[in-house]
Amino acid sequence: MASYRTEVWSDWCPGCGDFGILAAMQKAFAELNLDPAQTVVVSGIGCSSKTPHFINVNGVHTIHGRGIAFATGIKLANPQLKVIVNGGDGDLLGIGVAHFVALGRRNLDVTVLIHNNKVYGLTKGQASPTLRRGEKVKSLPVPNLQDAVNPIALAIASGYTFVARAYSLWVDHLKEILKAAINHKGSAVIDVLQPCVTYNDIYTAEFYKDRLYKLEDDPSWDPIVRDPSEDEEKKAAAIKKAEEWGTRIPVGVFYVNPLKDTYEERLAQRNPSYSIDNPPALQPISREDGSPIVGPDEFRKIFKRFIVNVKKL
Ligand SMILES: Cc1ncc(C[n+]2csc(CCOP(=O)(O)OP(=O)(O)O)c2C)c(N)n1
Ligand code: SF4
Repeated sequence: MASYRTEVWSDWCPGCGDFGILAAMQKAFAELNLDPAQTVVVSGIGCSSKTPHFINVNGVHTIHGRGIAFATGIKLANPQLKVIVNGGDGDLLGIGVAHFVALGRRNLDVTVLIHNNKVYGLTKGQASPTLRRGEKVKSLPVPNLQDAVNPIALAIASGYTFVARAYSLWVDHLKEILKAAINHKGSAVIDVLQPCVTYNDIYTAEFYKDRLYKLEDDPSWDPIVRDPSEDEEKKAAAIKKAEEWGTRIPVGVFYVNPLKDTYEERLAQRNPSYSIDNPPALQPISREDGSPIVGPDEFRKIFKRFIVNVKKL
């Protein structure tokens, strides 16, 4: 696990739930023995989006709401990489929500961790899309006027094939779910409930302590689709369960469909020049003498065929 730590100093507030998510990632990566050179952590902007700096694998800290868009490009360029996205609920379900939905529709093999603290932490505690109507966290002058998005229901409706919720202070439980999400072939999302000790005085560790329960403790709960005919029923059961938010709040795996093909598989089937085993990022770009394989003449041919007629310079 030590090898996944970096020397970068973290400016997260002492007690922030982000630390638990980072620890769970480092443990999961160690137990899966992920090769740092074959693993990429991508983020947007926010407190939570600083995660790539603190974990010793390839990392990209991108722009607000665009972590998934960058991850999509990375995964398509080299489907052999393990790609994990970290973002806040504001980042992924506010400004980045179109990309969040698009990833589910594609079922690209990428894992998303939502650091769900129900506020915009980095910009001082405004209401995020997961704060419920009527709630007034300490930075708000008046109670929230908007209804909340339910990340589990949205993910299932969008097409994600692995959908779970975890709690950032239950590090080992989150670690196990994360390992399953990374091993799952397809778009996976974990909605991680994360106390923001500085700006959220409603959703505190105290609040969660007596309310959370694990889905797996119910022996009748089975989230896995084993035959396509079960899909609708499993989705409906998961969404119903995700509506439960009161004296009892479920965490665990809500829905898994391992039967659906991924976007990269569909692309390889449609386009013979796209190969998962020999992906674009691994193809040579120069000849033995150092000259580029795709030079001006090839570009001219490609442009002529697909886009415009390029005059010889
Ligand atoms: C295009 C754009 N709009 C707004 C901002 C300002 N901004 C920075 S972080 C942030 C919100 C972060 O909240 P969240 O995604 O919930 O993450 P947290 O800080 O809570 O982890 C905003 C609005 C920005 N950086 N870029
Ligand atoms: S503001 Fe909140 S989310 Fe950001 S580091 Fe501090 S406790 Fe964590």
